[in-house]
Amino acid sequence: MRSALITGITGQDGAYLAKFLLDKGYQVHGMVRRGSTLPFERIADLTDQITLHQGDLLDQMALNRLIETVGPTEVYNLAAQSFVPTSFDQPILTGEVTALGVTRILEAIRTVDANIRFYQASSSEMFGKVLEEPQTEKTPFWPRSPYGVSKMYGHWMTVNYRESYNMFACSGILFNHESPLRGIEFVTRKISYAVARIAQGLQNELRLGNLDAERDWGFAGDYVEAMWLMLQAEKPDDYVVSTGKKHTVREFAQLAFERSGLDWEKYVIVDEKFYRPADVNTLCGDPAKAKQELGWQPKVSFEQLVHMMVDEDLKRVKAEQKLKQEQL
Ligand code: NAP
Ligand code: G4F
Repeated sequence: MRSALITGITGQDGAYLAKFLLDKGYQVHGMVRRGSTLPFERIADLTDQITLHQGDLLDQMALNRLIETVGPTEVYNLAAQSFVPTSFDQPILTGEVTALGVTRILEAIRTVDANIRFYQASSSEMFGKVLEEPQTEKTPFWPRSPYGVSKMYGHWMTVNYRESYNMFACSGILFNHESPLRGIEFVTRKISYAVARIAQGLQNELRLGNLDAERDWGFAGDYVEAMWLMLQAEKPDDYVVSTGKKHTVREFAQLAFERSGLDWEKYVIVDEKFYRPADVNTLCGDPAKAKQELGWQPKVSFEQLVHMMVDEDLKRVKAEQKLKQEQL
């Protein structure tokens, strides 16, 4: 039986990947950090089918022991300090986790069993101040945040371990991917959740930063398939995973409010508090290599994604309200 270890299993992608691998018949193991509260909300319906182990990308010995105990055939390194604004406030922590954490897990694999296949969650943030459009696997990087710089280090370490030790190590350069499980601080979910609350009369404004920022947004459920396909290929390589289409934050907001029959301009307020010291103004990836070599392509369109997120948040907000009323 194939077995996979997922770091970051409690995050958005971890939850979708765990479900995807279970459906493929994998034995799924997840690494989770110890906290004073349990962060298992996204994987609540899977906990009886997966095995969770305590560990942290900051702890080399724990990682070595974990790889030895689990003995996986594949490792998916999804764990990271993944929120760009936090990386400006906590650049050293971000470097420790998002950059050096990659080396720690690569070292654990190299020490215990260099035949384990490895996936690194790299990011389109590495393209930053983009040098060409659309961005491909060959586009030079120009990161614009401590997060982007950290991801670039993790990317090159993955390439380096592949070249130095002949390891099956792949780097997926994933463009923004969203879902109803997206963290509430990221702009898409911040919008869909606010729309649902406004529609239910629980909130009357939404404060956002740079409305002109353009992103190539896809659906997380589609993107985890690309991660898996990379580790099933004949040889390890790096791939851009994206839709090839970009939209502004303004367009996302407009479509999300329209879904609830609301006019976005009546509710959205631009607040400089959400501007970044340096922003990535535009991102648009060329997924041609992933299509040609892995047979991967996105299934969910931008419009379907926005509608799915708003609809799910509306259901969630209504359920929260019902529960509150029942408790009164
Ligand atoms: P996410 O929801 O923020 O999840 C991050 C995960 O990392 C959580 O499970 C978190 O655990 C874990 N984590 C954080 N610090 C850790 C540490 N020191 N040791 C162990 N685990 C730690 O991120 P996501 O959206 O699923 O993204 C998955 C990966 O893809 C990340 O590496 C992200 O940077 C990268 N990526 C994401 C996108 C995107 O658009 N979503 C695009 C490109 C690349 P807790 O639950 O305990 O906090
Ligand atoms: O949703 P965001 O916070 O995502 P960002 O910075 O693009 O990063 C995400 O995607 C990366 C892939 O490119 C991942 F690697 C990373 O881990 C993360 O998942 O912001 C998107 C854009 C930015 O330009 C930001 O300035 O939206 C703009 N924005 C405008 N108002 C806002 C807001 N972003 C947030 N979070 N909150 C706002 O109020």
